[in-house]
Amino acid sequence: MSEQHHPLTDFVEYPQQEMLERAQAHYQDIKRRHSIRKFSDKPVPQEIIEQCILAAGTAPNGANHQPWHFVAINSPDVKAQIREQAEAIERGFYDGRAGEEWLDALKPLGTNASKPYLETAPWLIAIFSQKRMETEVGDKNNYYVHESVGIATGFLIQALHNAGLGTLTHTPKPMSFLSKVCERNADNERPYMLLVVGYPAEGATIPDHAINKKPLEEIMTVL
Ligand code: IYR
Repeated sequence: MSEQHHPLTDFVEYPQQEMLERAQAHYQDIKRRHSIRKFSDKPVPQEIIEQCILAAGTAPNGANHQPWHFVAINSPDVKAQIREQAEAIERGFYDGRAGEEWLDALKPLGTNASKPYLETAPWLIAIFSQKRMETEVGDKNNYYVHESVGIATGFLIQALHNAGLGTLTHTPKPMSFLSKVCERNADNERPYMLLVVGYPAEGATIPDHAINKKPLEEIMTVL
């Protein structure tokens, strides 16, 4: 492809005071994002999920190959299959595979192998990363796949939060069962993460432990 560019016309520059106010407002909003572990079964229109996935698809990525695929699951039957298989994997994890140190780290969260929300929540989004890109003239390598899909997943979580939805990042290990359930080509695509999406159930709680965010001095150095 030839190197062609077009002018940047949609960049918006704000006065400095407004920049600060926007940055503050964004922080105030995003700090209300919490991982939800009790979901309501209240339906969420597919159109909203589609807009959020479009936002995820704008993430910066290697060579603009966009090495991701999002499977949005609303089918009760598919959700039930995912729950059954994920819970079987999590039972192995909690019954020994995790090891003592990991289980200790999870104690304040109060998690266990029971994952009813995988069926209750209206949507699950299975995110896949793609090793190679299929084109009309054959396969091409993808670059920075993990970074790209991680950023896109972050965009997706932000978009869903911004739309007024709760999420939970779920990563049963191994996640290979998702390829089969979602009918994806496991030779080229690897399950990256399962996002649970919906409204928090009445009385949903968040662990005290999760509120503790490191102070700026600890997470930032200025040189
Ligand atoms: N996948 C398990 C365990 C788990 C691991 C981490 I690291 C967490 O932050 C939370 C849970 C589960 O979902 O229960």
